[in-house]
Amino acid sequence: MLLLLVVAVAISLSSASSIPAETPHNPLEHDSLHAPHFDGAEHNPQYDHEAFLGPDESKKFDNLSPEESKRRLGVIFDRIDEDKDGLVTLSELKNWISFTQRRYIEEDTGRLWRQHNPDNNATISWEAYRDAVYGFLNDLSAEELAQEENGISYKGLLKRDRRRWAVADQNLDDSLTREEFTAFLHPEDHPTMRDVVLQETVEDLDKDKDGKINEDEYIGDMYRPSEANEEEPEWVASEREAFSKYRDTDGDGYLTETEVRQWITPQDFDHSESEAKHLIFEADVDHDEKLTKAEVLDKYDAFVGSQATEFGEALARHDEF
Ligand SMILES: *[C@@H]1O[C@H](CO)[C@@H](O)[C@H](O)[C@H]1NC(C)=O
Ligand SMILES: [Ca+2]
Ligand SMILES: [Ca+2]
Ligand SMILES: [Ca+2]
Repeated sequence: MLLLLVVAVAISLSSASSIPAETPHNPLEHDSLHAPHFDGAEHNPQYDHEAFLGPDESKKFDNLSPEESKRRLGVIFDRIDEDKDGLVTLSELKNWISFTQRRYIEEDTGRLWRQHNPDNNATISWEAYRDAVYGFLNDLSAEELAQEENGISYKGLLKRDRRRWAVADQNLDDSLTREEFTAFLHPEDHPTMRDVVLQETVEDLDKDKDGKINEDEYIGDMYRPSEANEEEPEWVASEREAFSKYRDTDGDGYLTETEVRQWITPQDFDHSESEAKHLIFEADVDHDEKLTKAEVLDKYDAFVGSQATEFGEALARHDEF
């Protein structure tokens, strides 16, 4: 059932592009705990709840009874329905998702800005940020600094933050204004940060550190066998095929940075629109590409969490880091 759903979603999402992604895995699509949106054949509803409500708001819903969750969702429906015709269209839902994402980025940046800049200076200096976030590294030995867990070390994290900081720093004074700090914390949505996000993604995927992504590294991001000799599921085979057929466009067996870019941030890709299409697909029973309030409330757990869904999600989640 789940697999069917994922395939159907993939078809609906891919209608805009020429790449038929059977499992629309994208390393940039993960929720606030770094669990991916699609993990192989598994779909992570928490990702959608966070996209629909923002991570902070979605946590509140996880503690509500299903009835209260639905009641509040009904109120939100009326806000999304801008022209008040009782139907939520793709464009109304897309606007709502962009709005909640902007609101979250604003709140999250504000929170960290106040934390790291209690004097409310015009900028935060790199030294002040480094001391606050990485000050504890001063007490660690060289071995502890370099020790890796899942390919990640403190030294590596510091280096990555340093590089991202330098890219966010538009006027090169090594301090970030609030606007620059927003780009540093939330680079995914920032045009000037595109290359550094790509670089970070390639580094994460590139386990053997040769600068390019081979087929196993590509597959490794979406599929980790739970035991050594486990037979690969069918969707993995089709992802292997997708690697050579669609991702590795020059056919040399590796994804270069350019090919990874085409995969994770294809041209004209609109994140809010893709998420809006996905949610409409989940709930649009009569396939008119608009949602009535009844359709949304019937499928409320696609949009928001509640006490009833929380337990199942806790089981379904994989914490990578
Ligand atoms: C704010 O300014 C004061 C005084 O110049 C300085 O000591 C402090 O480090 C600054 N804080 C940040 C976060 O840059
Ligand atoms: Ca409407
Ligand atoms: Ca600056
Ligand atoms: Ca590699």
